[in-house]
Amino acid sequence: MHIDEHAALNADCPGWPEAYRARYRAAGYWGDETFAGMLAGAAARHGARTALIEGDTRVSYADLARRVEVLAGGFAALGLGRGDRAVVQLPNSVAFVETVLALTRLGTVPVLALPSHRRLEIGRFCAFAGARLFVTTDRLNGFDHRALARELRAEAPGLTHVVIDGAAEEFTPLDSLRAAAGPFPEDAARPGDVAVFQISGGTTGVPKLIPRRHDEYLYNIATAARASGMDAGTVYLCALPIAHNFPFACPGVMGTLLSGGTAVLAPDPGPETGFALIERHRVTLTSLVPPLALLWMQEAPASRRDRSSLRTLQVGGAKLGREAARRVRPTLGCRLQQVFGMAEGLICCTGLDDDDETVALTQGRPMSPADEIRVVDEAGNDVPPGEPGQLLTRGPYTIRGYYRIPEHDAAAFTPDGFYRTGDIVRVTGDGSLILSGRDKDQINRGGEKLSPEEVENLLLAHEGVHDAAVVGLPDAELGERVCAFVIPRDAGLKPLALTRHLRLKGLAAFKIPDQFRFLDRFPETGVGKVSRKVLREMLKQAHRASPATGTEG
Ligand code: OOB
Repeated sequence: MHIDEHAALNADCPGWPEAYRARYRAAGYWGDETFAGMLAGAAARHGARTALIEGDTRVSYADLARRVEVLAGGFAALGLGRGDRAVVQLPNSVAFVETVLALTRLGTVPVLALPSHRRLEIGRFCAFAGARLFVTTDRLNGFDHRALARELRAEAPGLTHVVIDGAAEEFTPLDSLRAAAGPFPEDAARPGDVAVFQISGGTTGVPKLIPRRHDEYLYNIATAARASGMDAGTVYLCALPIAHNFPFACPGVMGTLLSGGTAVLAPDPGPETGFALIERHRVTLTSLVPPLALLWMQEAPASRRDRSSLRTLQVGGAKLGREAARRVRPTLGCRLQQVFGMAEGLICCTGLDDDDETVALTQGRPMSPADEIRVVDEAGNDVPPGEPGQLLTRGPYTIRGYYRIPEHDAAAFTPDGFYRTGDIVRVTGDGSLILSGRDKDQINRGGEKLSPEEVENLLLAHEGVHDAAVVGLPDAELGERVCAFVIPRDAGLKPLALTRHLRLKGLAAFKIPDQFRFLDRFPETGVGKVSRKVLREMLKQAHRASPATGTEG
């Protein structure tokens, strides 16, 4: 039964044409490994070494392999198996790593949700993926995830199991699954199966789930590990939310496990926590988004923590300004590696031996020799070398389609399989990419992506809103802030009522507008569409006039 279900699942996720599969296998990019095989290999080579550290807990490779087998037994006892889907929403923890590896061992595919997601997002992931299982924590940052689970249960009949790490109340405690007795389930996954679903930034009503398969994702992980110089001596600090592609697999925690190093799981990404963990565990590598890198640099001079072990800081997810890039070595005492990547695949990074100017000015080069890059104009024609245009890419770890949205795939990919990134880049003489803008309906708020349309639709559902347009406002710290322009139905409408409305809808906090502006009508383009460009200009002018306006409308 489960076997057929996985075949159907694979069929719902467009893969590479056979010629490409053959080529990537022949070139040695793709092997015959699964996540479980990778873990078994690491446990065989590095058994007694420390794989994971969380607080005072240390888990060796041998322990991790054992714990994953036991937990897989626990999930199997709930009836989960090959082809099932689960939504996993856990903070940076041993529990996250164990859960994801246990599920993938069964061939159950976890949707890697972020801790900041709320009922709206999690509900859509569950419904769209047809999840039977939701794994989450009890409370995090003042939010009760059991309450979220309770609401989900009421609206998602297919969701038969809720597992809680911590005080489970009426749900199944994760600990109870660790008591399963053997024999433990064998690895049920195949190398070409979908291992996990990553989530595309800025999704609208229908989530864009990104199928990442064992063979290609392991290639992504191994290639990224090499590009950032990982080896068994690496101590990686996972400060960003582990579910995200960057700290999970580029090379992140998975790269660390593949390399025999140690991953330290930070409870938060702040500089105080980070510096203390770097000192305590002699961390050598970490990754941050630009706003956090700025904060770390701001706090570093006053910190008395010993950061001398830190050799490399990866920064990616949004553009790091060149002045900030230049300050990394003098303030943090380590080298910078810029990373420009996407959950859909392509990862570019600067080289560890690149000169400081290349590292400060560019977002790096594609990490695989098999990554194909095109830079095109609006008509889809290649631009002259060095000119800006939209980046298209195809390669051994860039997906050929999302889960079950063929209409969207038709627009997001060229007929010959290039992914349209929506990023505007130019390529320098040595093949480095410089990001200069964006041609997609997305806001990048300090590395967190959101869709203006999603927020607009929710605002339109408020009875006091006649029309809404959401745009990104340039911001020194976050890169962009979220601003909502609203035409109210009644003059008394307040920003507070709208933020409360969005929260009640179950929207993640990072998508809630930082600012509201009320207008009588929207500026229009020649063809009668709302002109976001004029709205952005209005914002910039208003901001220059009174920078502290905040949400006052
Ligand atoms: C990473 O992945 P996503 O899926 O959250 O976002 C991808 C988008 C890119 O298309 C680009 O618009 C933007 O985020 N981006 C950058 C950037 N890195 C990502 N824009 C400018 N400069 C950069 N360095 O964000 C991601 C995935 C893996 C590794 C690193 C980042």
